[in-house]
Amino acid sequence: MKKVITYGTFDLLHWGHINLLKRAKDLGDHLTVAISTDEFNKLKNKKSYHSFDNRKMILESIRYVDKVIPENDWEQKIKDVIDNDIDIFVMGDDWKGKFDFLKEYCEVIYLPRTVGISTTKIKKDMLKVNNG
Ligand code: C2G
Repeated sequence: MKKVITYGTFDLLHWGHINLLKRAKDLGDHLTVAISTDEFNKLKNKKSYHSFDNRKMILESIRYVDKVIPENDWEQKIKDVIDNDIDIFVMGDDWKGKFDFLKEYCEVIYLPRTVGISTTKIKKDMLKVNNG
């Protein structure tokens, strides 16, 4: 069984996230998603609208996702790859090169980001709608 892992906040889930998750799952047979905790989001200077528990529940309902684990810090990826017997690490290419250190442990693939959508864009567009 080929196991894939990816990481992210996945707040205000949108079709760019789903595109990523589908392509990641298509690379193997099992997809683990490490979802950023609210505390780790602070380290990433991100404030998510949905709590960790609710973002986790949403991700667990997606057909492409087989397992969801917490992402608590930047240092856990090697251990996650080893402990979960991961074959392929996947991230959107806005992270291209940033996780190449994992190549000693698994295949590293950066997938093209989906253009035209992001959680930040959703928040900005909603502000415009509400403020006229
Ligand atoms: N993504 C995408 N297309 C978009 C938006 C996001 O392909 N239009 C991808 C990102 O490249 C990432 C994943 O969806 O691979 C999750 O995006 P975020 O929730 O923004 O994740 P991020 O905050 O980048 O966290 O340790 C890694 C970090 O936790 C990544």
